[in-house]
Amino acid sequence: MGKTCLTRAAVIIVLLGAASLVGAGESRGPAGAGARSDAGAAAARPNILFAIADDMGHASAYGTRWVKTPNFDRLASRGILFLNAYTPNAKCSPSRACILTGRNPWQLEAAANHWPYYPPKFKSWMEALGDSGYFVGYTGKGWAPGTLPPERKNITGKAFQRRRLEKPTSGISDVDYFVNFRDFLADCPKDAPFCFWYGGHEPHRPYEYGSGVAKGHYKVEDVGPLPRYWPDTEAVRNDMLDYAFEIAHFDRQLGRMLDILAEQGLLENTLVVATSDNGPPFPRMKGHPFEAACHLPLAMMWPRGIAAPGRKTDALVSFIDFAPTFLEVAGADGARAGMQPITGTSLTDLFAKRTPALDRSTLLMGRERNDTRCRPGTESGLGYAVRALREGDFVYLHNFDLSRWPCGNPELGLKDTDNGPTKSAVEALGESNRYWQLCFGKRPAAELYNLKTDADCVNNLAADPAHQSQVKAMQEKLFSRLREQGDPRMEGKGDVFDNYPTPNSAPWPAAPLQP
Ligand SMILES: [Ca+2]
Repeated sequence: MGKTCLTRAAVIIVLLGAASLVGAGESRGPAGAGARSDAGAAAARPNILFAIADDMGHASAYGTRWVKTPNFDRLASRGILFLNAYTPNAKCSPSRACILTGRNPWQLEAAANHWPYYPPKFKSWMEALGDSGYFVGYTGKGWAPGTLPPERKNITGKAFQRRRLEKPTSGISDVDYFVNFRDFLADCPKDAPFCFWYGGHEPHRPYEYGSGVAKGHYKVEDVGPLPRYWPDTEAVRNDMLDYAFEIAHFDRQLGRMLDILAEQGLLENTLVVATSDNGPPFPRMKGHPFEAACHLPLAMMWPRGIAAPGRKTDALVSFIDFAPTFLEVAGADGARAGMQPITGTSLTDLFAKRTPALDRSTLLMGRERNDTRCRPGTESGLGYAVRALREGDFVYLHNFDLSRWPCGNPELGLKDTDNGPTKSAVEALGESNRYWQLCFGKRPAAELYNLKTDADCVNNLAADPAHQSQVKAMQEKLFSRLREQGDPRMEGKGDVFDNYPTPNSAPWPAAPLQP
């Protein structure tokens, strides 16, 4: 695979006439490498800046007026804006595990769950890049939350966390991501390409209530459209603007990183990627395999490696495609580095504007145990299993245990939905209310939504006689794909996900890492 990777990466670079750009005022990395005697494909290895927000579901490049992301938009206008990028799991640690391994959550053992012990066998592409000569580091949130094996503390590279800033609000982190990145660049050996993970803590909750209006000068009347499963109140609109203000902080720091790359002459051969691990931390969003949580902003810019910049692509892209993409452009061999087999597919065909060879007609998503607290013997210790198939204009969801609550038990506080004004507003309506039922209520086994007419996924077509053959066909396709990928749920062994221990459960020993 390594040789193939190098060859394909070289082909892309030659296609773009990149060789003529080598050494054009760059002070480190590719330029320095290009000046070395062993010039060639390996010498032109790009730097990678992977910027990942925490719970961001919106960017202004997609036309959202009440969110301002000029720097994300800058990547899109000078690179590719992805219109159909999906995480296979809309929760922090499983989404990040999928990104880092190129595997779907049901292929990650305990790492399918939120807040798990990370199984040592799953090596990341950042570790593989480190092995292949990249200088690798991160700031903010790497793979989290959960516990890494002691010998594997750096699956996103060396930590750069020392620099702190004055917090713009009580809810925003004091980690100075940009200055930490500047430290990282200063530490980077002159002849090494780098890979940096900028893990913004924003816009994860909590928020400072009213900060969007007071500090961002946003207007509540600009918010919208609201999803069709929340009440339209001033508190809800403020909640959304407070979320938007945190997104702007993440984006500003990204902008400063782009500026320093430009100042140091490194922007030409740096693949910059901006995205988020999952959608907004609001009811019926984060955590669930619906559009609002899995369908995410994604933009990539790489002047030397992406042909015809300023494009939009509607290709179906999964977060498991990041790993093979980064390994390929870096000329690194994941298998040789000890990574488990990758399920995703490299996106370099899109970079080169070639017709993708892979089948991008379907995408898989799902979830297991999220924020339910593990207490053996109570229902709160159990996860909520779903698998989903996106195909054409439709998404089909299969819920495995109809006795369970999708957001955790009401009497235990609906723990799987982050606390905040919008959750409070829906909870206050009571169980008999339709919004409450849509956000927190139990669900039928089969759900089918037409995304073209119902992106909010509130009009379930699964029981409609006109859609019965489609439901059957999509379920068969979903289960067939999952069987091919070794999903324990398809072998009647789904309980394994409920039984993985979590560091968050005090009564359980912190011992076994394996089932
Ligand atoms: Ca998150």
